[in-house]
Amino acid sequence: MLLVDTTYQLLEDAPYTSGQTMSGYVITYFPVRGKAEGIRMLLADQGATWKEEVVQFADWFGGESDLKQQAVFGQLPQFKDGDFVLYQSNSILRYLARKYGIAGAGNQESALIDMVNDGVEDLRGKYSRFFMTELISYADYNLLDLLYCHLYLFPDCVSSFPLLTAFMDRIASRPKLSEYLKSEARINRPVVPNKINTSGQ
Ligand SMILES: N[C@@H](CCC(=O)N[C@@H](CS)C(=O)NCC(=O)O)C(=O)O
Repeated sequence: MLLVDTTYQLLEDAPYTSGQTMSGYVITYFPVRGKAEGIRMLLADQGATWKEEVVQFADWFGGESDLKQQAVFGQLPQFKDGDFVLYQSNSILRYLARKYGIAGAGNQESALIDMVNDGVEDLRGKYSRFFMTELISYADYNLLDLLYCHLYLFPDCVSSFPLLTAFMDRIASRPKLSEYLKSEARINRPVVPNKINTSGQ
């Protein structure tokens, strides 16, 4: 069986509200935050519980899973509310937003919320293209340095962001840069003044 069922533990004791919690919600997605995270945040904040069905990337891309064929657009997340099955993260968000009364009061407020959400989605797309491209620009060095600073403070902070991790691996493995990153000169140069760098970042 390809799916690993994991119930979202933290909210198991969340107060039950008819039709909202203990619902039959199931999020089917890869083992990352990704495009399901906004949905999880919405449900958590609205006091709902849900079940996670985790699809491993290897199974999905290896053709082991028939979910890709079932998915309306061949992609995840998939969201189930009982027998009702939905795809497209923003459609799922809007469906839940209407259900929980957080989609805006009236046509105009809803339109403004849609506008902001569409803008957020554009940004997400821009970041994706930025991380995926094979080209290099000075912004890549700046971003890599910033990510290393984050890792210095919070060593696990990018591990659940596959796109960011892939970006870092791609840039940091450029031969000349990789040599510099491993050099004594860099390693011995503190991240913050007067503090010896022991993080390896
Ligand atoms: N517009 C869709 C995009 C979903 C999407 O890009 N899903 C990716 C993971 S984040 C996926 O399923 N990738 C695997 C594939 O395309 O086969 C949404 O917002 O739900």
